[in-house]
Amino acid sequence: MVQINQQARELAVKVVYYGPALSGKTTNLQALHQKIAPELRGRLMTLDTKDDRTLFFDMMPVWFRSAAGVKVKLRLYTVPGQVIHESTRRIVLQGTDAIAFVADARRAEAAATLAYWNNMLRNLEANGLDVRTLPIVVQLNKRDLPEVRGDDELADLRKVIQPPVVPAVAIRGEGVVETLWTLLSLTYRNLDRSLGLGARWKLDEAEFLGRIFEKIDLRGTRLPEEAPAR
Ligand SMILES: Nc1nc2c(ncn2[C@@H]2O[C@H](COP(=O)(O)OP(=O)(O)O)[C@@H](O)[C@H]2O)c(=O)[nH]1
Ligand SMILES: [Mg+2]
Repeated sequence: MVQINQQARELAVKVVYYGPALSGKTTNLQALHQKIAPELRGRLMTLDTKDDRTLFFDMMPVWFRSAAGVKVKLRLYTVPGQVIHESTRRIVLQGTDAIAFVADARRAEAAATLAYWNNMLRNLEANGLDVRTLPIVVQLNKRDLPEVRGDDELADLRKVIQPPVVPAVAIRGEGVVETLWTLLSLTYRNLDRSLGLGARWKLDEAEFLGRIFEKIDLRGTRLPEEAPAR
């Protein structure tokens, strides 16, 4: 999964924003990009077509070096949502360490959202990823619109796994940092279990999250006080 280079003490973490077409995946990356200090962020490569739909993927690198000398590279990707891009989605999902599932919260989108969710679970399994241990967060986006679902109305998405749900209005940057924080917290714990990030790499969760989020503009952000439930 995670790409590691023991010699160079490098860790490359791949985060994928997944979800139906037009749910707000590119908007999440754009909002994050605006909030990240220029010296920490890489270029946001966005490959949207004229009709505002992602043709291939968007990618944004973020990196830092820990006190113990570990270089952490974070790569944030989106996938194209349109049905015809199924094979691209599978490829982008390869080797992913964490998933932010961006859902359009409107009731009218519930069926499409569920279809994509189930499609994602299938694609993860096709890639040999275990959905029960992979860090996954659901972002309930577009909460500014009328007729939206609350986070207590997602029983349909919670049949196989019970991911944390974070409400968002990505177009205003709301909930975007909270989503990434919740996801990276789960990601740290998962990598710590498999690689011993704390014991072997001397990188604890507070430093992992702290080094990323100290360079992000947190004004208007309410970071979770408690560990995400899983
Ligand atoms: N009202 C509203 N529109 C949003 C929100 N987030 C994204 N959008 C809009 O939804 C459309 C699709 O967003 P985009 O990020 O391109 O979706 P993607 O296909 O998932 O990458 C764009 O017109 C966005 O401006 C939101 O929180 N509220
Ligand atoms: Mg897009």
